[in-house]
Amino acid sequence: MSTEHEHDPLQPHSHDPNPEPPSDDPSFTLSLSDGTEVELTVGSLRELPATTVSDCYIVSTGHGTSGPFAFTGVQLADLLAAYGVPAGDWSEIEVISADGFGTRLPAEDVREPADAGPIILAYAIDGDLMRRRQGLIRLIDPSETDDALRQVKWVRRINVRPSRISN
Ligand SMILES: Nc1nc2c(c(=O)[nH]1)N[C@H]1C(S)=C(S)[C@@H](COP(=O)(O)O)O[C@H]1N2
Ligand SMILES: [Mo]
Repeated sequence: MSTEHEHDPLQPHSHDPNPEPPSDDPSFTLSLSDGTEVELTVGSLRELPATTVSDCYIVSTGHGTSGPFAFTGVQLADLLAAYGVPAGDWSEIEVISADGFGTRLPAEDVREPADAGPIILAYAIDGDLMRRRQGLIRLIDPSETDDALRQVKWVRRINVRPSRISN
C-alpha cells in the first residue's frame, strides 16, 4: 500500500537545477529556535573558523557530475555554536534558497561529521571566493551524492527547528 504525501519543497525527489541566481544579494537570515532572527553576510561567515572540504562532487542527473571541488566555509555546527544555540535544543535545520529550493538536515547529520566531511556553508571554491552564479552562499553536504539535493545554492534562510516535546 502506498501513502500519498503532500508535495514538500524541502524534500524533493528529483529536481531540474536552476542555473540563474535569483538576486545579487548573498545575505541570509538565521532564524533561531527561540524566534530570534539574525541577518548574516559573507563577511560574518568569514569571521568564524573556516573549514575546507576537498573531493566534493556535484552529482546531477541532468548534467552529469562536476568536481572534484574543494569548498571552504563555516561548519553549520560551528555557526550554531557561535550564535549560542544549545546542542540539545533543536531537532532539525531547514535550509531554504532564494529561489524556493531547500532541504532539511536532521540534527545528527549536523552534529556528527561523516567520513566524507562536515556539512558547511561555503563561500569559496578551490580557494577563490564563489561568485553569485556559482551558488554563493552554498550549502555543501559532502556525504550526499544522490542528485545534489542537499547542495543548496543561494541560501537565503536557515531555520533552527525546536525539538518536539512529547508528553
Ligand atoms: N538554490 C538552488 N540550489 C540547487 C538547485 C536549485 O535549483 N536551486 N538545484 C540542485 C540540483 S538538483 C543540482 S543537480 C545542483 C546543480 O549544481 P550546479 O549548478 O553547481 O551544477 O544544484 C542543486 N542546488
Ligand atoms: Mo540534481
